[in-house]
Amino acid sequence: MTRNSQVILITAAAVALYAGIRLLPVGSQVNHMDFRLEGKGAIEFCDPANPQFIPVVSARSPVVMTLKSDRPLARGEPVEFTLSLSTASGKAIGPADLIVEHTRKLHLLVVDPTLSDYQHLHPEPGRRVGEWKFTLTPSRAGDYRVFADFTPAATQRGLYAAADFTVPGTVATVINAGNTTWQNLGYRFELVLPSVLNAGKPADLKFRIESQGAMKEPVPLRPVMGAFAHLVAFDEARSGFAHLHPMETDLAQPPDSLRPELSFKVTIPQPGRYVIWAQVDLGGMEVFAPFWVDVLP
Ligand SMILES: [Cu+2]
Repeated sequence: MTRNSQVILITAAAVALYAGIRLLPVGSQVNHMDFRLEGKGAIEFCDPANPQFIPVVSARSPVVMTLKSDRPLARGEPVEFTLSLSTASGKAIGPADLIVEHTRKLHLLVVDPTLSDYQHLHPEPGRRVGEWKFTLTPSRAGDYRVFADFTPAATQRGLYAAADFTVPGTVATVINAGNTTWQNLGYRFELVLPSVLNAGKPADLKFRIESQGAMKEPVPLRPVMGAFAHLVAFDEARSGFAHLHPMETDLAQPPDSLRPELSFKVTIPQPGRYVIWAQVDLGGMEVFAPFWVDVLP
């Protein structure tokens, strides 16, 4: 082979490689204009230092979310869902369009009508862009609501969407007295609230865990999704949610192991009854604890 033909061959190979790489899907096809909503009723982005309750259902979302199950739904049976995410103009929203927040690109907060079956799920990208898959086992009947929490790369700001699915059967009546403690798996969980929780006022909350026996044992609290605890609040009408993270953000400095305590801040704009679900990892096990609180005018 002559030197000239070698040069031509190497150049041709480089051109082919370049063209090939250009054809690969890179980056987001969705831009910030696709998430723009003008006028009243648009979702207001929250301040992470003082999280607000986000009225997802009444706010217009620039994102369309639909759900499809692979078979009829039944209590206690796992079912696979296909979730479709797109912009209002119909552009698919896939993994390249979202950035990782709290270790995942897409978080789903799922809750039944009695607010007593709460699940936090992370769908995986499906085969088609804009399709996401997750499996869920509903433990109750009725209209479940799914809130999606994600951050488009184009806007770098948290965005939300909601969709419902129905599990056949009679919706149970659940009477929840207010509670600020919850015992499970040998641990006592406590939510410390201000003496009065008023709507529209920033409130400081503390969340504590300790072992139940007389001899206090260390609590094997580990970070989950980049935080030592996640608190998610829902109102009874499930009009939206608030998602809170501890002020203690340094994961290299875990709280006291005998009685870990974490601090949170929240502002709830409307009075009413709320459930606050705490999610923690205790020695590799995911544990959820519900607290029922009343927010006064
Ligand atoms: Cu969280």
